[in-house]
Amino acid sequence: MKKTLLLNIPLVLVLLLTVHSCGDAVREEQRAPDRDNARSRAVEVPAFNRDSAYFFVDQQVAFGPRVPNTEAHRKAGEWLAQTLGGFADTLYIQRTRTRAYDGTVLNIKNIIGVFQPEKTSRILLCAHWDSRPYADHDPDPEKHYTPIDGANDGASGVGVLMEIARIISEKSPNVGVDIIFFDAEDYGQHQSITRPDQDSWALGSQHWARNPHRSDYNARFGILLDMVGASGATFKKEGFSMLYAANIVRKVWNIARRQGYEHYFLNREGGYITDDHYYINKIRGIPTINIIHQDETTSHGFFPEWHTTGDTMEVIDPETLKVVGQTVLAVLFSEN
Ligand code: AHN
Ligand code: ZN
Repeated sequence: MKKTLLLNIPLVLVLLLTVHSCGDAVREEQRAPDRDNARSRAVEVPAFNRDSAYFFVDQQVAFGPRVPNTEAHRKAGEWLAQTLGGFADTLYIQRTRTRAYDGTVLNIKNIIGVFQPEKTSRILLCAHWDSRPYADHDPDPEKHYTPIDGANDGASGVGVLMEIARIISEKSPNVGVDIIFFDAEDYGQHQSITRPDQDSWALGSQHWARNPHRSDYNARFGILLDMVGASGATFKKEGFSMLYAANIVRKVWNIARRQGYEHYFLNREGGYITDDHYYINKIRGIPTINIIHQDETTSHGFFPEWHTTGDTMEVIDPETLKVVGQTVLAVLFSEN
């Protein structure tokens, strides 16, 4: 029996979710006689489907820019809740209003899918589902207030996690998993403002970190995916990830290397990036890493189309989605 729990009652809209039962098969499997645990776990990592992940990215982008307070954002949020709710055992919708750096009051929602809620040993996976309201790094200054598709910056991480949700609804790892799609990560202050305010970013995760969906929530560790879909992406060991969760970075990078993905997961340290994982570490104390594309050949340090109107499906390579998704799946199935 699946449950949908709606938080922050006065702001809640009733969401009707179509649910399908995927729990029964999972419970059958768990009743099956135990085999040699370590050995079977090592080999039984399910295959990540790159085309399915690509489709999940494309479906988000098709709504148009997912900027808070817009119709495309509302519709995309409903679709994400429906789809994640179809895979998870329990779905939480956490709605709130938050004030952006420019005074705009944003109606936002974090979308939280819980797998195997009975398990006390848990892994947190997350990505942001909103897209940036302005292409303030576009080469054309006339586009500096145009909203972006955010195919890579936003939709890619969510697409990978949705595919992982689909897979673990069919075959459960030994740990519980929580998948959170954070809202309003990318409403940070416009680059024309000279005095940067780091806390203007990641508003959804800041809210969740102070008000988790369960007050006693904890996880062994967390993994944030941000910009995980571009062709030839390179992931360096991000600064805050190393500061707060160096052992998790090592675990993930080792698993990636064992799968032959060392040309994506570089054995190099990258910059410090104020992103959703920063607040999960700082406020909730859950060691959380950020798998994020860093590129030292660009002036801003991210992929070339970052915060431009060029961040479209054209930058997405299904192979990159697969490399990241298969690595995260292998991490989940390596936990006892
Ligand atoms: C800052 O530029 C301070 N943070 C960038 C985090 C980000 C933006 N991730 C995606 N878009
Ligand atoms: Zn961004």
